[in-house]
This record gives sequence, structure tokens and C-alpha cells, in this order.
Amino acid sequence: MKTRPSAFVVFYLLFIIAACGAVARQDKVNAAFPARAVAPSPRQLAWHKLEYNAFIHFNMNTFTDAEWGSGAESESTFNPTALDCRQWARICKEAGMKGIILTAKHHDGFCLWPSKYTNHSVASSPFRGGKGDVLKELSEACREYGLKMGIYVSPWDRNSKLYGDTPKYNEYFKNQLREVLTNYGSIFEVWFDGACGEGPNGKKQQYDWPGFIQVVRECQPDAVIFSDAGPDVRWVGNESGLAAPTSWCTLFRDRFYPGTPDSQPLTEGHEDGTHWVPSECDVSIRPGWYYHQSQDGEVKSLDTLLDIYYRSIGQNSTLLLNIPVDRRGLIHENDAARLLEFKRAIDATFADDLAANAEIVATNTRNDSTAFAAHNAIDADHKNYWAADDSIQSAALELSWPKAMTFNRVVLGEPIEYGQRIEQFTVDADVHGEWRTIAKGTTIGHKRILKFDPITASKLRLQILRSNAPPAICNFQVFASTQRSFISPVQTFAPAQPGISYQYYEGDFQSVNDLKRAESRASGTVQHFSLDARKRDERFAIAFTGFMDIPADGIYYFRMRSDDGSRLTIHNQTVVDLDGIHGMGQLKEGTIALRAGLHPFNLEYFNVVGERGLELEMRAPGAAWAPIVDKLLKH
Ligand code: FUL
Repeated sequence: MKTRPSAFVVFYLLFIIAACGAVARQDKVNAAFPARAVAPSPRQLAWHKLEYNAFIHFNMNTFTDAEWGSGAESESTFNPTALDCRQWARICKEAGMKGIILTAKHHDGFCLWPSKYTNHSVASSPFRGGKGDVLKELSEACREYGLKMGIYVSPWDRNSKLYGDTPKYNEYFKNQLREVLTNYGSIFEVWFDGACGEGPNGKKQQYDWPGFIQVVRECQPDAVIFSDAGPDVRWVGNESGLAAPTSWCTLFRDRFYPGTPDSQPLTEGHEDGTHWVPSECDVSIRPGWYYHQSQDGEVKSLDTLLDIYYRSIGQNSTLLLNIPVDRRGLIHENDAARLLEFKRAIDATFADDLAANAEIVATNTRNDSTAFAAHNAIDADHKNYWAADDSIQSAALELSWPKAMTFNRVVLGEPIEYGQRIEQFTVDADVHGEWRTIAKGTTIGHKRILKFDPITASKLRLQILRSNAPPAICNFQVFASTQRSFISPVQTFAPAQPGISYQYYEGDFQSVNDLKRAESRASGTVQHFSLDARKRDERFAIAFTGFMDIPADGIYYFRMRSDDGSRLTIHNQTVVDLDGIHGMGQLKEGTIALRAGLHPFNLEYFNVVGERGLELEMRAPGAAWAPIVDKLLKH
């Protein structure tokens, strides 16, 4: 049974919420709230927070229409006509990505930088007259756009004569690694593929993994190293970008190695794993990793990308979304458009955190917990979080609002710098005085997003049923997404006459539905609509129809107040329904997800005994409530 926290704790939490951003006491908590034995390193912690990065496959294969090259390709084949890394960086930035990892060298061995150790590079190609260096251009573009840069370097090299001659090739590869890791500024991730083959001498190359890792640590101590088995970041076990609902950041790392055949356990990880090696979800926006003109029409749909988002970032992983740069050396228009559409959809979904206006209480709070406000996602440093006492392995956090809210997404997070703890939880909503479980799960980790059908409730709780150490939470957010029902604008705009049409009726109305049967007394068009305070007993109705010119895609909120009855409909969707309220003067709110463009609306109002006119306001994404301005009404 749930017990209330002490009055002091409640007061403390309320005070903090009101203060909205209290002074953190991180030092004290670090000492008082010990991390689990296996916890992330600072470089891993920084990496978790990036969440969404771009993978760019662009190299020799782009020009041969291949996915894997043989290494025998002529350098003259590499010839982008309009390469512009600033275009890549601009689009990735606009898409909300935080870094770009580029295939500096793929399995065919061609180097996108002028390596001193081989002729099989841009230096022997027609690109910029043999003076080009794609890594240099990318590092400059990333710096300009505030993005991080990462490097994919394939140890498998089908061009090098040394491959298979184990010590010699390992030395060659380390030299190349030093080049890419010292000449291009700070590198946030080094991406190692585990593929391994035989060299021209017929011998299988034995990679010196400890040596490769040492070079990265020496040259770029802040970079995380990715491979099937880490050491810092692990492959998620599939190339579809999907983590599992149970997703541990910990792993029995020594059971795996790059190229491991046993990749299935990599998806979930191991709760008792010996090392912190979180998963990364890599997937391409098209069927191939490299650009193929034949796949221009096969860019993943918005729905597919959203599904990937919820199952990667939403399941305690990160998303490394591949964009195949084309033969011009540009991100193709189709991919760019989809990336931005994806960004807009995510932004619209996670725009307004309803938990920001909730009161929050916990069944147990350790005395020395730092201040916690439910909407702490904005606190990327996790300075504020809630934690339970040492002996506690289960607890509940409860949000409550003064009036019922409708929502369909919950975002949770643990302050993972203290280790990953939660093993089982439910999210329950209080519907008419009864708790109903609306979502349940096992792990939370850095981020867990729960999707469910819209529910209206004034209380919502997170019940932590089991955890391997006292549980802690740094993020508890609640959203109302209308993502699935984004409405497209009308394509043709042909009003009968300019202005907003109106129909005027007289009578003793009980509902706006009565207007369907009523005969209008007057009609015409107006440039504005406004309904100021009325006299009592006027007994009339008016219906306006017109178009709203919506400036940008997003979730729009409308709120209305009238005395007797009113209703706002956009397209055929009822947005605010105040029908038949009769004299209550109640304020009602509704939302609708609209794409930019013209949307037909219908606004009906009737007066019988009330005195109020019609108060109608709108809240656009990122804006405050404001009356609907004339420029939104298309004349
Ligand atoms: C794989 C490679 O063999 C593919 O070509 C691609 O680079 C992918 C990301 O990793 O293992």
C-alpha cells in the first residue's frame, strides 16, 4: 500500500516545483547516493545524452553502385561533382542530430583522406584535382554547425597488400587510425566493424584489438569506441535500428568480440553484466547503406522512422540513422525532406510536457535526495532527481493535476550515472477514482518512452515494482501526441466569395445541432469575426465558415468560452465542443495536429439566455495563448 511521504518531503517537492529549477547539491548526493559497481564512464555518459546521430556511408561504393567493393576499383572512379559537407551538416543539424559518423574507409580500403600509407585514396582521384580531403571538409562543417564528428574505419581492407600479413597490417592500420584521429579535431565515436577476411597471401588477418583501442585512447581519450562488443558501445544485434523493450546498458563484455557470431544477447544486454556497454541502433534511411539511384523512391516512411525512434531512443538506446550521400556528394532531396518531416513530428509530439504543471509526491524519498521536478529532461546533467532510501527497492511517484488531462505518452529516465537499477514498473492512471495500469515494462535506463491510447485522468503514477538497488528517477514527462492524426491542408482554395461566410439564425436553440434544421435569416461575408458580450435572451445563432492559414506544422491548441453553446470544427474534426452547456461560461480546450496550409473551419455559436459572447483563443507551437488574429483567416 502506498504511504504518503512526510509533510516535510511534500513541502520540499512542492517548493522545488514552484521554484522550477532549484540549486543542485550534486556533490552531497554523489557522496550520499552511491553508484552501482557498474556505471558509465564520463565519455559514455556524454554519448548517452546525444541520443540521435547521423551515419554517412559515402565512399568508393557510391560510384560503383555497390555495397561492398573489391578493393580493385580505380581511384579515378571517385569523383563527386558537387561535394558539400556543409549541406550534410546543415541538414543533420536541422534534423536534430548531434553528430555525424562518416565511412572514412570501408572494406574496399579507399581512404577519404590523403593517407600517407597508401595511394588508394582521394589524393589519387580527380576529386578537387587530387588535393581534396573529405574528412577535413567534414570536420570544418561540423565545427561550423556545432555537430560532433565520428569516424568509421574498417579494419577489413581488400585493397591493402599487407592484409593477412598480421603484424604488418596491424601496424599499417594503427598508422591510419593515428592519421584520422589526430588531424581532424575532436572525434566523439570510433566505429569499428568486425568483418575479417583473408589477405592476398591466403592468410586470415588476426586483428590487434587491444592495440587499436590503445591508439584511440591515446589520440582521442574522450571518444567512445563502438564494435559488436564495445568496449564502450555495443551493436544492438540487428541492422533494423531496434532495441528490445528490456534493454540493459550492462554486458558480460568478455563473452563477445568484434565479429562475434553470438550477437543475439547484444540486443537486451545483461542485468548483472560486468561492464557498462550500452547498445547503439544503426539503420539506414534507405534499403542500402550506400546511395543507389534505384532506391530514390525507397526512403523509409515517416511511420517507419517513428517506429524506429520509439524502439531505439525510446528503449534505452541511441539511434545512428544512416544517410547515403549521393554521387554529387550531397544528401538527396528525398532523404532531406523525410529527415525534416521526422524532426517536426518528434518535436510536435514532445512539445508540451504536461508534468510541468503537476504536483508530484513520492512514497519514499531519501533525505538527501536533490530537488526533483518531474520535467527534468531539460536538466541534461541530471542534477535534480528523486531517489529512494537505501532499504527501498519499490516505490511510487505520483503526479496530480487540478483538472483531468488527456495524454498518450510518458517519458521516463533514470540518472544512469548511478547505474541502471529499475527491473519492473507500471504506469497507472486514476480514472474516476480507480487506478488503471496503462503501461508496464521492465527496464527504463537513460530513456524509456511509453505509448498508449489516449487516457484522461487527473492523477498518474509510476510504480517501481522491483529494482536491483534503491531506485532513482530523473525524468518523468507526460505528453499528448496527436501525431497519428496530422491533418493535411486542402489543396484548392475556392471560396464562393471572399471573406468569412456567415449564416445568421433566430430561435430558441438547445444545441448547435439544431442549426441543421433551422432556416437562416441572413447570410453574407465578414472580414473579421468577433462576438462581443450579448444581451440576455437574444435567442440567436451564428455559424461562420472559412479557412485558417496555418503557418507551420504542429499541434495547435484552441480554447473557447461561451454561455449557451458553441463548437469549433476544423475539417470534420470537432476541436472544442461547448455544445449545450447553457449558461455555464465554462472554458474548454482542444487540440489538433495540423500541417502548414489552409484548413477549413466551422464555428457555431448560439445565445439563448446567456450574456457572454464568444471567447476564442489559439496557442500555436512555441507561442502563448492569443486571440485568433485576422491574418490566420484566409479572405
Ligand atoms: C556492416 C558493413 O559490412 C556494412 O557495409 C555497413 O558498413 C554496416 C554499417 O556495417 O557490417
